[in-house]
Amino acid sequence: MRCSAGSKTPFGTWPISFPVNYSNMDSQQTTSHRSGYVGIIGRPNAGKSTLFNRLLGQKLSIITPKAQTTRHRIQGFYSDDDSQIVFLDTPGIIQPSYLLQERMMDQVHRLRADADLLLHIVDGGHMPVSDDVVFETLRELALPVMLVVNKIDMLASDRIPVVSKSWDDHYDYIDRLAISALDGTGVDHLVDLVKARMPEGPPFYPKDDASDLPMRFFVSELIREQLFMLYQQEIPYSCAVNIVNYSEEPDINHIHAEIVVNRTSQKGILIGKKGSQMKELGIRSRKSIEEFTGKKAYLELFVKVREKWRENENFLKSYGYR
Ligand SMILES: Nc1nc2c(ncn2[C@@H]2O[C@H](COP(=O)(O)OP(=O)(O)OP(=O)(O)O)[C@@H](O)[C@H]2O)c(=O)[nH]1
Ligand SMILES: [Mg+2]
Repeated sequence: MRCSAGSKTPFGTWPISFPVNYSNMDSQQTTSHRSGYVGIIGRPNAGKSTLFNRLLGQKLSIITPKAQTTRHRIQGFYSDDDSQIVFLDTPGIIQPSYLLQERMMDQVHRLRADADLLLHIVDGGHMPVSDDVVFETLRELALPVMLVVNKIDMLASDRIPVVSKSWDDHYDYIDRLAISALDGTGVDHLVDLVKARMPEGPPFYPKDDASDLPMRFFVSELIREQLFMLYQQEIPYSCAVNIVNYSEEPDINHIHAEIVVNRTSQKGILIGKKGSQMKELGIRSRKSIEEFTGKKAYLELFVKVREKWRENENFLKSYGYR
């Protein structure tokens, strides 16, 4: 079974807020209905999360100009009358240098068991190199792969076939197309191609649902997004966000979050002069959480030092990196 409904995650029982209603699904089971799992993979910063959000028509993944923003595998459901596609956003593929990055790459390798199809997203401004770790990963995953050349809004139109061909020379893709995840060019065509490749089958989830991840997961990600936007150099890469308490009231959500840092010296940088940086982080995060939930938020942020948490199996587990 692809999805262990009801399994325990660090963010709560999965799924919490999206129980599957099997009686609804019976009526949708027709022979022409298609459903499947599609992994979105590629190098950091290629635009995977931007595409993921555009495909789903809403922001489920965080996006920043910095590489290695996405650390988890995030499921989002695309549904229409005759199909349901579960898109899986994944961390950018790298050679891992520490345990957190190994855990991030595990999320990519899990696709082998879970996905029907892969979308290999490449930045149209980049040319391939033969020993790129992405090609090694594609071979290991041994799944059908579509080449998706992204960021064509930045590319002269006569460059598009040149870039596409150079990637095509390095791997046996089943399809190739060019898009701009940012402005949406080519994305409808991508959906049509993906749908045509999905096996016949019933939907996996109720058609109104967008994801099976609980709200506290998205809240922790939104805080992490602001960390990436506000702090420079190694700081965002050294932080984890741990939601200690998330309680919902009719008019307001109460959130208590810890920002976990890797070294004591990072604590001062995070807090800033007279707490100015933390204050700014709090303001930005609260605004972003309120936009996402559509409700007021009371957010308390604390900094905690956990020496070398990125190398520690137990810390990684408790912060959701398993
Ligand atoms: N011009 C342009 N920029 C894009 C496009 N797609 C994504 N970007 C930008 O590229 C940067 C990285 O986008 P992400 O979607 O976070 O990339 P990612 O592949 O998910 O990155 P990681 O999570 O770090 O692996 C952001 O600044 C995006 O705005 C595109 O089609 N055109
Ligand atoms: Mg991403």
